Parts: sequence; structure tokens; C-alpha cells
Amino acid sequence: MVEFHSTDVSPWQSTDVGTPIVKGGARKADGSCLEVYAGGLDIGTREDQFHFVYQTLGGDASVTARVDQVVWEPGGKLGVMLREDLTPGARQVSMLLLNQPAGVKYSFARRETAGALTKPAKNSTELATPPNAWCRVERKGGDLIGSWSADGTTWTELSRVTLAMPESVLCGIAATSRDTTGAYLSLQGKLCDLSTSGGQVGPRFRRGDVDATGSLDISDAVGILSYLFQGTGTPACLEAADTDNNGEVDITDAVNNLGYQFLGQAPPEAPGPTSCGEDPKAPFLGCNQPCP
Ligand SMILES: [Ca+2]
Ligand SMILES: [Ca+2]
Repeated sequence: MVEFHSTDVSPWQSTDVGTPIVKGGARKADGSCLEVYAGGLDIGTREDQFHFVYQTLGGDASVTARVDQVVWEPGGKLGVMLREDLTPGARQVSMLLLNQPAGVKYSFARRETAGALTKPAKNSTELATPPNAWCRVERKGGDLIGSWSADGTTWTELSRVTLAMPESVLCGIAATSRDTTGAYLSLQGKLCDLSTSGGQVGPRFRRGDVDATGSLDISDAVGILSYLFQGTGTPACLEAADTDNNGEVDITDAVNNLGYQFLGQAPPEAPGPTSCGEDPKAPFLGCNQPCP
């Protein structure tokens, strides 16, 4: 098996959905491209099992990518997806390249109800020919639309579905090796010319809860101090460490965090300390472990 070393892919986040026996990953390549590595049973049936490299976007969101190259097994799938959440049975609409014996096709797939079977995919009659294979999934009002292009300029709509998704959705790259027999099959692909549109929406977090345990205690203040003075690495939720939400983490944040907990002083800025929400004010410092 190939060993794949993931790197920081911000502003994207990279995660397995479901629990593939081959762990997936992602890394940046050639400046603006992303390489993705995936195992997973499938994107389909009642639960998806795949690797997802995504951003949280609001409103009329879209994600576009060109599949530059892909090494995969028959049945493998690689493309773009708009998804409600990270649970395996989440509602989703995908525009994927599908590796079939007759050639690689574009494939529009969707799960319209959480936990339900995906609808039969609609495949293109045309072949997809990386590196000249673009795919896009976009939301326009209540419609979710899958399109493909062989040159990045002329687009063909393959299909669309009307589906009421939440304001904030996950948009990104989806890949599954289609390892249906537990043979440790993997897929490795490279995607370039990535673009997204839509409102920038950050993950939901609880300000002050630096270690993302769900509540504030002394370990959160200690987390800020260790991060600042002992080089212990980025806390689970860095934005949550910015207690006064002034865009930087410094000792004042640790003092304020302690002051709230032990001296009855003012609580951390919103969202928090009891509610979970999005960052109301830029900059967003990142949060690797948002609250549910
Ligand atoms: Ca905590
Ligand atoms: Ca601060």
C-alpha cells in the first residue's frame, strides 16, 4: 500500500466520512492543486464511506474542480459534493467521475433524505477525459445542479434536483475507492483549478472552550497559556481561545477566560460560553474541532 502523507490544506478541511479501512488524506500540490487519497466502500446506498475535503459555505454555494489525474480501481469515484453534514447518511448531491469498464463517465448522484437510499445516478453519455475533466455542483435557490465541462468554459448540465438544504452546507472534493470487499483498495487523485462560491461560514464553536470539550473549565485557560508560552501546538479550537474576539490570541484572553470562570467577570464574546455558533466577526482563526 502506498503511504500518503497529508498536510495542512486550509482553507479546506479533510476528513473521512464513515470509517473506511483505508484512511484517506489530502495535501496541497503544485501551488493551487490538491491531492486526495481515499479508501471507502462507496458513495451510495444508505451510507457513504469516502474521503471528503470540504469548506463550509452559505447560501448559493458552489464548488468546481478539474480532475487532473487519478489512479483508481474499477468503480472508483472522484469529484465534487455538496453535503448537509458529516454523518454517513447525510443528504448530499455529487458530481463525480465514475470509473466504469466502458470508460470514465460523469455521474450525478444524490441522497434526498437522510439515511435513505441514494437515487439511481444519472451518468453522462460522454466520456470524462482527465486532465480535461471539470465538474461542478452548485446551489441556486432550492435547486442543486450538477454540471461538467471538457474545457472549463463550456458547461453541460447533467441533472438537477430541488432539495431544501440548510443555509450552511459542506462543499468540496469527494473520493471513494469503492472497496466493497475489504481488499484495502485505494484511490489517489489530483484536482486543480479549484474554486468555490457562496457565503463564507465558519464552523460552529463555543468561545472559551479551547479544548472543545463542551464546557469551560481551567483546562481551557491552561490551553491558551500552553499555546502561547510552551509551544504546545494549536489548541483544538483556536478561535475559541480568542476570548475577547479581537482577532488575536494573547495573555488577555487567558486572563479573561479565568476571570469569567472564577471571578464572575464578563463572559467570553459570542458565541459562548453556553451556546454554540458561528464566528460573528472576522478574522476567523480556525477551529479544528467545532462543537456539534
Ligand atoms: Ca473545555
Ligand atoms: Ca484576543
